[in-house]
Amino acid sequence: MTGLPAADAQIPIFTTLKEVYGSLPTAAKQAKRWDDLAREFEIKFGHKPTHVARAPGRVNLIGEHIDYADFGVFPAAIEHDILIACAPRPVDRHAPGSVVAENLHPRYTRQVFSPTRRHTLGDDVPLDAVRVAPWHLDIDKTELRWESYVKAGYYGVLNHFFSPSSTSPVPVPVDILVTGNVPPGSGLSSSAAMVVSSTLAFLAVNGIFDGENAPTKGELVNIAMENERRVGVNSGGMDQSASVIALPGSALYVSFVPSLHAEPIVLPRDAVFVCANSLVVSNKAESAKHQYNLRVAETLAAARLLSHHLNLQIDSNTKRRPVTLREVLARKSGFYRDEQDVQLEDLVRLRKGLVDILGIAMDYLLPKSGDRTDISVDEMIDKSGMDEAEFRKMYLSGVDVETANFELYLRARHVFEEALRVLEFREVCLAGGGNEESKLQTLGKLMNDSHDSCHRQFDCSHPKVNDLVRVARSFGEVGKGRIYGSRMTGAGWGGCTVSLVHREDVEAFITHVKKEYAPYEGMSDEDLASCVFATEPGMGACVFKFID
Ligand code: ADP
Ligand code: NG1
Repeated sequence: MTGLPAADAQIPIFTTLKEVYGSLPTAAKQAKRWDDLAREFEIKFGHKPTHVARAPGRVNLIGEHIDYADFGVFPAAIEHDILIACAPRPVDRHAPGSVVAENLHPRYTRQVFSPTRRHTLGDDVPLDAVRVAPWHLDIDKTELRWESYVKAGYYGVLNHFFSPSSTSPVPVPVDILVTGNVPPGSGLSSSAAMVVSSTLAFLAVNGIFDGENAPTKGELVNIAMENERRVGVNSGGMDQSASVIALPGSALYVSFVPSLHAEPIVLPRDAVFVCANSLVVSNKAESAKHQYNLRVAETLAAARLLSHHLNLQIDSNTKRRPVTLREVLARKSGFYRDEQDVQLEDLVRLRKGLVDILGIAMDYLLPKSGDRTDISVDEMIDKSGMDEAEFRKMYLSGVDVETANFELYLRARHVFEEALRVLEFREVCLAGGGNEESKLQTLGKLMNDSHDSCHRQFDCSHPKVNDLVRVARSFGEVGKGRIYGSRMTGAGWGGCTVSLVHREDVEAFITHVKKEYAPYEGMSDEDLASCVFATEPGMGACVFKFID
């Protein structure tokens, strides 16, 4: 452990592109995009931007679908990002805090909206006691709209930094122009990059970085997580952490217990991670009820059933939030509380703890007879020890219960095993000395096992993604070069894969994948280059300030 309190650092305010990207060659590559953005802003709004908020996408190297079970994950920021140029509107003919939002991509049309303060009268209070409700913005969760992500970011700024009282300062009217090159719905977290950059843009134009209330990186992550849930996805905190806290040259080991902690970890020298896009777009917000949110519900329900069965006495927590699988494991095995300090010997104990708890899970979460592994809603509620209405409210409100079959055992098993793989991955990266080749082989095997578990136990892959993983792994079989492992990355059900390749063989690997993955046939070189690319861990989010 480096001891670096990365989450406690201030959000950087930069004035040069070299600082923004942490490297001169990357800055030079990106400069034209920034110039175009600033020029278009002036054309559209008739005045110059004061700031650009930047938030990168991320690639998750390992640790899939376990952040919301409170287990640590291992992402890295990528160069692809969302940029939001912004400025207070100079001539104000609009409501306080009104927003004109434009996007350089024609798919995302111009939007105008204003936050409201809903003053309400309670039923049982005297007439002069007007209740001042928090700021409000309409976010349509039934339809995927790009401005929902802008509003989600704004929401957090309004409610954390502007009191709803009518005598407090109000937010300024704002013009914003968005551009992004994180492919949406591809597991590289364009949504978190949108929400983080939106949050930063509204903080910047309202001068919050100039005052003493400026949030730290960790605080920004917490606000962005809360914000993204407003779009209707019950997400964990991995993407926002990677986007905000990442540092160039290091992946991040992010743990959530006892509180958010991000540990920058340098990867083995010869390790290069290559992303490839399956071209299957997975629209998370629209499919949440039967995919993402259902998996969240299954893992939380599994934790609830196990904690009830084991009589772990953690029910008092359920009043605030559901018990997680990590908490169940920690209570059952009596250790593993402070994840940042997990050592090799703890891994041995953890493995034993996992074997024990998986035995219990098999016994309690699997149906007693037949070949099926899923259980019905009624059986699940019965085994939870909770009142039906209470259970439905806590676990099933974001889920399409009609179509769901609840696979509690397989989901819990994936989570426990994946958590162990992440700790092993971290341990290998941190180990000094040793044989580089065998390190890469161990990391690659962990990635392969992770993918197979995502596919078979967590059911969040896609046939085309499996095909892309097969193509990537076949690079080694045909003897062209060194590929150590390949897996889906991000939420899944489409999106990208990430492959661990030896630095010397990256070009040959990229050529192989472009040639062998059938859906790429006939694509232009430019499009192919945006589908298959090597990534080096990049810089996290920042605000760029124009100086006169
Ligand atoms: P991801 O896995 O990329 O996070 P999601 O389905 O969660 O995918 O979010 C993708 C959504 O984010 C898009 O449908 C769009 O609404 C929004 N988005 C992504 N990139 C942009 C962009 N450049 N401009 C505006 N909105 C964007
Ligand atoms: P994507 O959809 O790839 O950005 C989602 C969640 C993560 C994590 C992964 C699965 C959001 C914003 N992100 O990532 O927190 O749970 O799935 O590991 O919902």
